[in-house]
Amino acid sequence: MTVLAACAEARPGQLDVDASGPPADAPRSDGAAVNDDAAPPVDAAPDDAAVADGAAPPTGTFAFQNGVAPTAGYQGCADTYLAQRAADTSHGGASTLNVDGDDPNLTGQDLHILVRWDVTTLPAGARAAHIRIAFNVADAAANQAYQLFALRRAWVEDEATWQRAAAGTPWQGVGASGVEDRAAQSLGSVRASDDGPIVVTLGAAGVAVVQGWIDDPSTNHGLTIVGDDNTNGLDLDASDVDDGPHRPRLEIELGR
Ligand SMILES: [Ca+2]
Ligand SMILES: [Ca+2]
Ligand SMILES: [Ca+2]
Repeated sequence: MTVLAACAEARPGQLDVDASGPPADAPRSDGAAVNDDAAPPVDAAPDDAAVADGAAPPTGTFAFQNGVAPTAGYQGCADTYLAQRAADTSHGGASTLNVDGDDPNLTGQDLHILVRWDVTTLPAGARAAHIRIAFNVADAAANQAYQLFALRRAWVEDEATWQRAAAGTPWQGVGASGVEDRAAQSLGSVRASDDGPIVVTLGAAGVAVVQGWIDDPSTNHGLTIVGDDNTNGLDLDASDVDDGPHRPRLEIELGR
């Protein structure tokens, strides 16, 4: 497991996060990330004994980004978008993840993003303290916020469409909108006023969701990004873009 770090500060105007949390860090261009809290707690165990009963849990910041982190071999991120206008079409291999509340223009039809990251390589006993999600914006959505929700149903990257989660398995509600498809509580929002890198910092509810993924990987169905009342679409680079550091990135800072 590589411990990675984020050093650069997010540029003003690129990030607006409604959820509470610490200041967000922008992804480094080389995709590496650092432990923001370089000095471990004085009572931290020095080795694998840290996971023993009563001992301090592991610390550090772990990133997940296809082809980049934790290693160049990681391919655990799946992403796609669902399009009401093309209800039976998969976009699992698309180079951008598109979300909108009005596509095509003036139809009011919606696009929803789905994204998840396998985090099963985290060390045993990991306790999530802070969660950051980094994207590269290919087309901004000035002043229109899009909301993140936890998905509750398994979906297949190259099969999911507006109508179905996987071949032969319809969503409870089209676009993954049913109560069995996604949780009701917003975990944060993204409001991109410029193209380029953005970082979303999740609040306590989002940290709890990610902790659930760590504790029981069978519950990790990732997140959906929606904004059905918006009129300015947001396009994010997908895991399928050639430029690794532009791919969706999840950073989990461990703590206690
Ligand atoms: Ca994809
Ligand atoms: Ca709409
Ligand atoms: Ca736009």
